[in-house]
Amino acid sequence: MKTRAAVAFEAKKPLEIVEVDLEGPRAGEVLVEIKATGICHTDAYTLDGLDSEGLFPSILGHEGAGVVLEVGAGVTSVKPGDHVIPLYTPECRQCKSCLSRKTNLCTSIRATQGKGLMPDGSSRFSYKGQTIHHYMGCSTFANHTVLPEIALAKIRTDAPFDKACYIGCGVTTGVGAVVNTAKVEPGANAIVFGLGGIGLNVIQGLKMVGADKIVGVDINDGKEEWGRKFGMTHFVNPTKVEGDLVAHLVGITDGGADYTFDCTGNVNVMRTALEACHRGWGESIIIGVAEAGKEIATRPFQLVTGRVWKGSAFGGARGRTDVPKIVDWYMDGKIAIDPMITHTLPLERINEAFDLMHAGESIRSVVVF
Ligand code: NAD
Ligand code: AHE
Ligand code: ZN
Repeated sequence: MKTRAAVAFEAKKPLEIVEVDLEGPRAGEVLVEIKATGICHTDAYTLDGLDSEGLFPSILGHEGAGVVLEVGAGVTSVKPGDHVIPLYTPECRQCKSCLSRKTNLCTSIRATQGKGLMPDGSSRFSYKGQTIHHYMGCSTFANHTVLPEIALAKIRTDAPFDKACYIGCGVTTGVGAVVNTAKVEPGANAIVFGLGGIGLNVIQGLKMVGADKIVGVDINDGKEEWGRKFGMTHFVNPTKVEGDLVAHLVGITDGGADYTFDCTGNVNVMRTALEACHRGWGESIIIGVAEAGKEIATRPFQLVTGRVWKGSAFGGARGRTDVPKIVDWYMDGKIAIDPMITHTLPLERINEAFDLMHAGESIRSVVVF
């Protein structure tokens, strides 16, 4: 079939809206009509050529929601008409990682996913005879896409696509980092670095679990109002702090934070986030994705004295199990999504969403098909 897609033909170039060819689902695969997709900073990072796994040409996008149109042989867990959220972290429930119960990082199809291919090693997308790569196993910047069955969370049919799509990455990543990765307890003090589409979801997660001080840190003063809307109690703009930022944050949190979260992808910020943790027990969760070639550093003494560095991918969520529950939290009013979606655009204007993100003018932009 033909479908409309925003194709990343080259790094650092605007996406081009074209009609691509899409092959139907093979065994274990599902054809999904994407109804809406968010634009996450990770899409921008890959488009900007900063991703060591970045491939071109490709169809980016990994924060979608849509409807199942057709299933391949052997597919049993979804059927045509089901509403689904694509999962860049699938859940096969059979691999060593899934069975360990220690991680959400299902490994069954990670190798081909990282090569921009379906699990059988081929792509379903092409344009004028040239192969187009899949992205993060999702490619939600296309009106139709094909995914493995294990990479689909079936969700309730009354959840609006243009809001539920955000649960495909940003909401689950932020709230999940608090609930699943850090397991923040009521009364804890926390610092969140980077108050964008992810950081604000960390803040609402912290508020939900009953954190005490929730300190937000951002170089953009415009983010203070946003943070306060979702539960932030203190705001710090590092460019306006005189003297040492770590000392300043340790002062606000009475000796250091119980939990800190990096939602910037900047390795210098990651160091600050670790060092602003409380001696003896503070945990720093890295969510931000750093540019290819960047490394983190600190004095080992920071770890010897009890601070802990952890990472979180997709908020530690097991997608097929947890995503439908997060959709329920949204539908029951336990978490907010609508106010964070600052811009809703047609596919033809998708490049504006990247401009708005880079200018710090949006929280989340959503493209509706
Ligand atoms: P965003 O652009 O919406 O927000 C980033 C925020 O960080 C902005 O408010 C910006 O002003 C702020 N910022 C930038 N530099 C800063 C600095 N030096 N100090 C303090 N604040 C600073 O991006 P997003 O969509 O929220 O994504 C945030 C990061 O999380 C990205 O690196 C993204 O790739 C990553 N991410 C990771 C996962 C995961 O599973 N680990 C999932 C989604 C996104
Ligand atoms: N491809 C990059 C790594 C990118 C990365 O860390 N992605 C996160 C999700 S970001 C969503 O917005 C993730 O889930 N990582 C786990 C995984 O298996 O990719 C690189 O550095 O090569
Ligand atoms: Zn994302």
